[in-house]
Amino acid sequence: MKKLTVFRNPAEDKRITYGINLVMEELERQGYEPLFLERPEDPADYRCTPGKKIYAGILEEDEFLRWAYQEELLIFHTQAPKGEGFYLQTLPGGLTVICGGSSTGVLYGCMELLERIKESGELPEEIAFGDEPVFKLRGPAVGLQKTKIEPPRLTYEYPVTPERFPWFYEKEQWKEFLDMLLSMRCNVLYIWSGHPFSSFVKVSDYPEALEVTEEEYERNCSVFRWLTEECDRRGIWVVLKFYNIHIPLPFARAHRLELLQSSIDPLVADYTYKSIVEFIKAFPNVGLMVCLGEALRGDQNKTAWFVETILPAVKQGLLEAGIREEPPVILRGHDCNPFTAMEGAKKLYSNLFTMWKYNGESLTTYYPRGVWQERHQKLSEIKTTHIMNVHILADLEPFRFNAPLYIQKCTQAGRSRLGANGLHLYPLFYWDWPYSPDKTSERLRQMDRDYFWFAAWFRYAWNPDRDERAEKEYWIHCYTQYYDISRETAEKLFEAQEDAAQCAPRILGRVGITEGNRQTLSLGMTMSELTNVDRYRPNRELWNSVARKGEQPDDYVKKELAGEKHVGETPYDMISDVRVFAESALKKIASAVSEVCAGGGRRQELFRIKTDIHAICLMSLSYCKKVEAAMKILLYKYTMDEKCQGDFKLLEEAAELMKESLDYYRELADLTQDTYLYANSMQTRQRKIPFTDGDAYGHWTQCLPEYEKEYMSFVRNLDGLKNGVLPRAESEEEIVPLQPSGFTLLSEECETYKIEKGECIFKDSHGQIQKAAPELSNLTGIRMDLGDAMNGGVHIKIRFEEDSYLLVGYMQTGGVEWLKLPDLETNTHADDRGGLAAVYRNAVKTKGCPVVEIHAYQYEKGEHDIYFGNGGYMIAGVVSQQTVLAPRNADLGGEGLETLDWMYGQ
Ligand code: GTR
Repeated sequence: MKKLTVFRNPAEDKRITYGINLVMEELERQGYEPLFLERPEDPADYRCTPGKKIYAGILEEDEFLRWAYQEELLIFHTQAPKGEGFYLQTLPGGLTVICGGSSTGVLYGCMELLERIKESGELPEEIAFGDEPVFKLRGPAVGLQKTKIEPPRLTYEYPVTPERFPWFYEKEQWKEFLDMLLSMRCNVLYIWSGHPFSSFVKVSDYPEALEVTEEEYERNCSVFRWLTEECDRRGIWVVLKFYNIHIPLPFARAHRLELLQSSIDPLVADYTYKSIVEFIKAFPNVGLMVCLGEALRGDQNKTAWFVETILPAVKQGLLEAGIREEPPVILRGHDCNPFTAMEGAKKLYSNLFTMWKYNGESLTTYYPRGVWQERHQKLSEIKTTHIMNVHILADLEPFRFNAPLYIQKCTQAGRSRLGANGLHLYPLFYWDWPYSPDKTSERLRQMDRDYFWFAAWFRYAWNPDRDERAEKEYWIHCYTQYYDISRETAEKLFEAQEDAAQCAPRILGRVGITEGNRQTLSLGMTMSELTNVDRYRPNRELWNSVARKGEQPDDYVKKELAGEKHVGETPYDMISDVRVFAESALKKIASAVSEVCAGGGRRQELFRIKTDIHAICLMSLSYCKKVEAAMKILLYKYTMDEKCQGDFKLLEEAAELMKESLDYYRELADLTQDTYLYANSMQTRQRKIPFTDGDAYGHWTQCLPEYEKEYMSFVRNLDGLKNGVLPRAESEEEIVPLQPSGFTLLSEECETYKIEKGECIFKDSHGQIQKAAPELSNLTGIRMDLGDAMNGGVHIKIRFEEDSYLLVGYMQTGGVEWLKLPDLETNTHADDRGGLAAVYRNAVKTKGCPVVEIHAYQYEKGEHDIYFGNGGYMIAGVVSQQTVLAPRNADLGGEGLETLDWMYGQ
């Protein structure tokens, strides 16, 4: 046994104690016999204790360290440690000093020393090393959220109870996770909830708001308090995230309010204010993170909510608790105007942070650019800490993503191109925390399965500027240790995973509809989504801000036909690159795994990595063939005549390619049947691409029959087309007008009118109807002043006589004067009442306004106060929810058979 002395730090700081204890445990594991001793009264006497010694403290506060510094025994060859920085040094006389800029700095110094002891098996003879983090905030998000919705509650609404979230109460698991985070030097843990207050605080004026039982409430508070303390001793700050404005179900019922509040109701404001006051009093060290949208509409409302309700409540809470120091408040840029909100907030509050999504809700590139880059830069210019949010990984799920060098570049881009100095990281399978989606006899935990996902992000958040070659060696070394494999095997494993990582981001960036979790990339895409992209409301920022500069298939073919030069990555470039990466990844992983004899524990994981890479390869090859087919179809589409007749050879070749793509997909479905429970972690109707409904279409085996049908329809319709057969266009006479349902309009500023030629869709005489789809001809519409609609929006108070559809018309164009159809990229509630997909496209033609498309929203019988936000729109009538609405393109905008969607059976 090697003897060693640890001088106790008299300050008894919990972080220092935690760090020193970890070092002691490691020393014991390595055969030392460490002994605690009081620090000698005269600092110079430290030498009198024989053998090796350790001492840890905060530079600015510690007497002993100050003495050593003045004596020039403690000398920094780098910067003196500040904040979370630390310096390790061996002083003459065998004393190793761990010197931190703060208690967290000391803790990180301990972690550094611990790693070195682990690596070499002993306390270093001589050490002189200083380090500090580059990113100020580094930590993961964990969701108090679930994969499915629990009606009547809406998205994000899950009271915190042991049945829903057993893991929240499992202390041992938390400790394991927190220790992992500490080893990765994380200093923040974000906990996401839609509306946490009704599970964690009681508001005396609103006892009806509590959503959990008294016992559950007590238990929640005690676990949460325990968690914040455990975090604190590890230097981790807890931040609670909430959306606005959600209210608890019992409160909504008691006050006859809607669960989602789209504008500010004084009662709701009072309730929220008081909840936050109570929360701050109960948990003063917990930070808050706010998302001012998605339910609340209108930017001016969102800013007002932040500066008039949320921040004053935080301040009041502090006042009542007698706390001077303002806890941090993070404003997410999501679905609000963060600039006006921050402008107002800065006048009130000093400790503000901002956050914005890195690549949206996918990981697509380390070359972020465009308007999203500008937004980041502008937020970072505010000079509060700006956090890059690596949000839902909709294009990577459900597979592993162990690609440290890819991740390193993202952190570099985050800092250099976006101005970020904080990292907020989602787990790879967010909605199902703590489990991974692998189909195993016992569910795997994400913290184990995705260990390297977390490790890589946080390593580079600490310091993105590490030499790439040395990093490769570092990770190879980690793999040899972690999986107990040879260096040669580890190198192949490393390269295979880096190659595989290139596939999904490139595919999505070139041909995807959206980076949002509306699309699950790994499930494939339909031919209509590839060749008639406008129909799916593509999120163009995917292509313009977070993909390599290049051309989407539609652009490419149009340019080709116009004889224009191609710029950037073409779909064909993507196809050939992805194919190379996918095949190389598969080859390398197969070779790596063949060198490993079967074994238990982590070795098993290598086989699962191989399955993942195999699946990524099949998915990629299936995409490559399908995109090639799509390119041929597009070429046909843009060269055919008005009877859809053209060069059939193109379609024949496309059919052949579709078949090959389908063959790969079949293999993929086969492979994943036994290895994955589902592809997507959010299994709700929010999922739209490739097919609506993430539950019904959450696995490749569920999508396969649709792709089979698509292929067969194409072949059948191609045959017909060659014989000049086109689908029969519905003649207008055959269309039966919809039956109106009764309602009473209660808003005085609006009026009703008959939908017919000559009427105006706005009260102030804008938009005279020239033609409307015959379905609408019996209906009574509601009109408002266009000016009011543009200037703050209009509340429509209405009473429905039965459960109804409200038919709302959106202008089929951009422009700030028109109400924007909410999109699922920024508003998860966009489809809560149905209505996201148009029922009648090109349905009303008016003078002076763009052509209108009709969406049908479900409302229950009774009174409603409907507020959609800023911008003009049309209400075309009310029909019963019993009505079967047959979606169609009414063709008043000049769209028709030429989309070729009918060929795929769409
Ligand atoms: C939405 C997305 C949600 C959630 C949200 C957010 O658009 O659909 O799942 O991630 O963004 O950013 O909070």
